[in-house]
Amino acid sequence: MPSHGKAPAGRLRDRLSKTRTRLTDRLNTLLIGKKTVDPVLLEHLEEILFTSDIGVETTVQLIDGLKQRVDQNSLDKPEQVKNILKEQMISLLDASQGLPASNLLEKASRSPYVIMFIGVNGVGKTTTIAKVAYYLRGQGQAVVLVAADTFRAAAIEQLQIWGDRVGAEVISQKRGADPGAVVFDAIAAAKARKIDKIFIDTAGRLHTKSNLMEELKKIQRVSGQQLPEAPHQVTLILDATTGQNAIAQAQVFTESLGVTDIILTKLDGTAKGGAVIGISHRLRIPISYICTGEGLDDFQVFNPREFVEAVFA
Ligand SMILES: Nc1nc2c(ncn2[C@@H]2O[C@H](COP(=O)(O)OP(=O)(O)OP(=O)(O)O)[C@@H](O)[C@H]2O)c(=O)[nH]1
Ligand SMILES: [Mg+2]
Repeated sequence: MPSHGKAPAGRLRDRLSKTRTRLTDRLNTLLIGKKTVDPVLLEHLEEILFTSDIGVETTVQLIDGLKQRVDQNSLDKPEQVKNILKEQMISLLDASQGLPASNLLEKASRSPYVIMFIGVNGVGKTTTIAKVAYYLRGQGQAVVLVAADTFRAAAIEQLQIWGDRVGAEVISQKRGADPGAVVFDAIAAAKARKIDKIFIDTAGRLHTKSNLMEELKKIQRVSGQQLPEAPHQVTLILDATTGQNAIAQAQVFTESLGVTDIILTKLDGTAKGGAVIGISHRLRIPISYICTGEGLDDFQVFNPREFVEAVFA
């Protein structure tokens, strides 16, 4: 049975162990035996944050926040640092969450509700689509997966295998078909039936002469021609192991397409989980879900407090 997006806190903590070692273990070592929060301590702290993939601007903002507390005499004991830092990180994350996109998806009243999943190759788009489909199938929803990556060898077959496994119908055409046409026909077919969600699996890389952004914009356009307001969600998948590079990738996508939310994958097995905080703060786009493994259950609704608590646990 799907875990309904709520993995036990202990499991999240286990999956984030490398990030915790990089950030929290070094923080503990720094703070142990210290008597005051002085400029030298703050400088070392800045270095720890910066080398935890939190990013320069976000690190500076966090350190400035701590300095302010020192100036206001509300921070003088090193043992207070961790809690204040945690609260600051949670409020940075909360500020970007707004109306959580995960709720949008689950409470979507329009049917069919169309989501385009985008991101560079290998970030985990197809696997994540399977996870979200599995999660919603567990709630009894009818989900259709559309194979709009018609370029990469075996992409259609990979989606079909996932579709069979999670009980979602896959709509595809032959390899090399125009992705816009695939989406146009798929939405037409789904509209005629009682389908709750349509997930569009897109390519991460094309022939050098083609332009990925142009292709994605076309998919967006034809979706809207078939169904006003579609796609209702444009979800950007980012690979957490790429750390700060994920921000650069996200900027390219957000400039071309109206990204509504982000799903971060591969938070297991990376020490770069701190990037979540920098990504959220810099991009100001809500993080709807996080993925912590290759299995269908390694997926959960993103909750800032749970995430930060797991990193600091
Ligand atoms: N450890 C781990 N691996 C993951 C996670 N998500 C996806 N993967 C793996 O990442 C690899 C690439 O995943 P895909 O879903 O094929 O990625 P994609 O973005 O669809 O790739 P293209 O179709 O080539 O653009 C696979 O081996 C997945 O099992 C995750 O959260 N954790
Ligand atoms: Mg794929």
